Amino acid sequence: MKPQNYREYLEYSPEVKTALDRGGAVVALETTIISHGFNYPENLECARECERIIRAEGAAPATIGIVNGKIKIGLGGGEIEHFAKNPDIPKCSRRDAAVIIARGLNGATTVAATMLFAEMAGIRFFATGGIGGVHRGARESFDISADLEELARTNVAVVCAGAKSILDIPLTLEYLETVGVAVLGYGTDVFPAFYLRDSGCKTDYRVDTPFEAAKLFATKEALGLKGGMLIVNPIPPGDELDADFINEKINAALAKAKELGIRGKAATPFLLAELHKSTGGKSVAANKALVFNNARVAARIAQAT
Ligand code: PSU
Ligand code: MN
Repeated sequence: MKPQNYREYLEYSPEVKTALDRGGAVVALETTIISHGFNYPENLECARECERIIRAEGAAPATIGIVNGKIKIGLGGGEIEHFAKNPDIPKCSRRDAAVIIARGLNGATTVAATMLFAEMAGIRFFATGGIGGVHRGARESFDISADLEELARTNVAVVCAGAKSILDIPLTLEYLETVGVAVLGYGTDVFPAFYLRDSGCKTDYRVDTPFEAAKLFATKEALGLKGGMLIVNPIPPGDELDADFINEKINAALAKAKELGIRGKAATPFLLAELHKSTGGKSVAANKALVFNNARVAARIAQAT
């Protein structure tokens, strides 16, 4: 391979550039959640509120996406609005990155691609809602999110609310164990299931402060261990959904996806959209609450470094 000159593809916002230059705290945010995770205008409100929370904590938000083939490390307000209004912006995971950049297109980055670009930019912490994982029925479909391999290879700590039970959570945890990713419960001993505080699965380790989380990640780096870390932060108690209610909706969404033959990169956005419709907005409210909570915790961990 030729020497890497990825820097020529990166464009920093002034805010993020300043923060990185002075060694300040920066938190990455993804754009798939904006273009494909929520509808307009909730997606825009959510993206702006995440940035506001991160700034209020004293860190710089870096919303990452590809605009006209440039990797933007910190999108401007107008650009975020463009991602919010355009669900046709392609979802960009690792495998899509070079194609989208070479063609000068726009790309809404998934957890995997956002981690990849955050690492290139020197950003160590990233807040999102939920990660992709091993899908239910993966034995037949082979559907395992590229997010998991990215966690195995890229040095970014991801703060999320666990994973939705559209995924097979026990198998997702097995996969993470195999590829060497530590899962830290933030103030919890159990792995959260996005809308629910408890998936019924244990986390490997528990941390109770931003300092502990930052120290564990810094130690991984000091040891030269390649790969990320998953910090799971449960949805606030008051925002949790009822387990029977949401599980029924998830099963219905999965059945519909199967019936319609929805596969590949369309699967996750389809399931999210189905839930948003079938729960009458309850999943959207819960989703926002947990993302904000993750933005806050990620900013605190980034500052504790
Ligand atoms: N899970 C959610 N909300 C999301 C996603 C996952 O609860 O918005 C998005 C993230 O961008 C994640 C991607 O990286 O979906 C995973 O897609 P796939 O399963 O196709 O890898
Ligand atoms: Mn998939």
